Amino acid sequence: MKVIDLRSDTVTLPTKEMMDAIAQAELGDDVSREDPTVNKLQEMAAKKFGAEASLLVPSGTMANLVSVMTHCVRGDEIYLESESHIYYYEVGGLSAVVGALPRLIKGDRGIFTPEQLRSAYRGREMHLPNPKLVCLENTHNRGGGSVWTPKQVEEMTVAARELGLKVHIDGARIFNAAVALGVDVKEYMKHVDSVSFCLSKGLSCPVGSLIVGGRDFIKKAEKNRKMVGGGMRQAGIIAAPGIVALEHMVDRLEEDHENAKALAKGLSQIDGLDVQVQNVETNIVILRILKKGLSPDDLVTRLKRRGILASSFGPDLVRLVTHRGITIGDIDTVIEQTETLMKA
Ligand code: TLP
Repeated sequence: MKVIDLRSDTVTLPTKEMMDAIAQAELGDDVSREDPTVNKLQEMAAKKFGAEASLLVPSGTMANLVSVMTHCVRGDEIYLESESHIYYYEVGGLSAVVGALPRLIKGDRGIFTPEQLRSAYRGREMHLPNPKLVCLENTHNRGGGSVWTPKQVEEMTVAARELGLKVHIDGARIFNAAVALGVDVKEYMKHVDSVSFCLSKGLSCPVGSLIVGGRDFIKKAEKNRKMVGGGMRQAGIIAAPGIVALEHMVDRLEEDHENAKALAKGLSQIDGLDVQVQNVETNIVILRILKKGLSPDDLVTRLKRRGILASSFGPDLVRLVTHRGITIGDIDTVIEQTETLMKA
């Protein structure tokens, strides 16, 4: 039985071209900035975002941690969406490591407004933490892969600037956002101070994320990366597939989005499930279980018996993520199997 793994786009395996690129990569010591393959990837990433510089780190979590660390000092306050990955899934690093204080804003599928930011802002005075940074997440994971438009980011940044705040985008899946809207990632970068993005999600690399921003910011971030143990030596073996990804893997994300929409459409017809098809903008589908007595863990276990892997995502929610390893035929199988299972 073929396993259809919809737990995450992080399960994608590298392509043959990536493996060949790893084998042939020219290497050096990246802590001394002597790895030509890392240097090439960092230049490519900066150019792609229209930014001055970029920095390779091992993971999306470290990309966010190092970015937040570079923007903030202990006691600074950070505005975040209440289900943002940085707050929800990064082991509290923003407080435990950086010493910053999160101030949460409840968004609509992860998207919040400049008015919400303005009303969350409490000013600058003796008793209060120092407000420093706003973090946006694009696409928003727990929001179901929801997309910020460049205009929304611009409007948020205008408000942030008025309040004296910097702006960081957790763009783990920013290429999904850009492909979904048919816009260039530069359209996001031009408004904000920093963006982090992952090579190891839909872009299919085995490891790696990048931080993109201004030259001085990236220089400071490089030192912070070293502090948290992310200074890597012959990291060209990580950068080499990243170059392949930036060259060849971005446009195909469209296929993942089409598959996600087909999946959502099929699942929305099944009794006992609620799937908001119009909310599926990229490669994440969130389904709500309406059937009494069926928990997300039950559904995940029953799907697993049929060779389908999904993630429990809340008291009545299950998440399914499409990626390069999933075909439209797999989507049909998942819909059929789920229908049978829900009838049983
Ligand atoms: N997200 C993972 C899990 O951690 C939930 C997933 O399967 O979706 N930002 C966003 C928006 C993310 O979704 C993730 C990973 C990260 C950052 C962290 O990336 P990694 O896993 O490379 O540290």
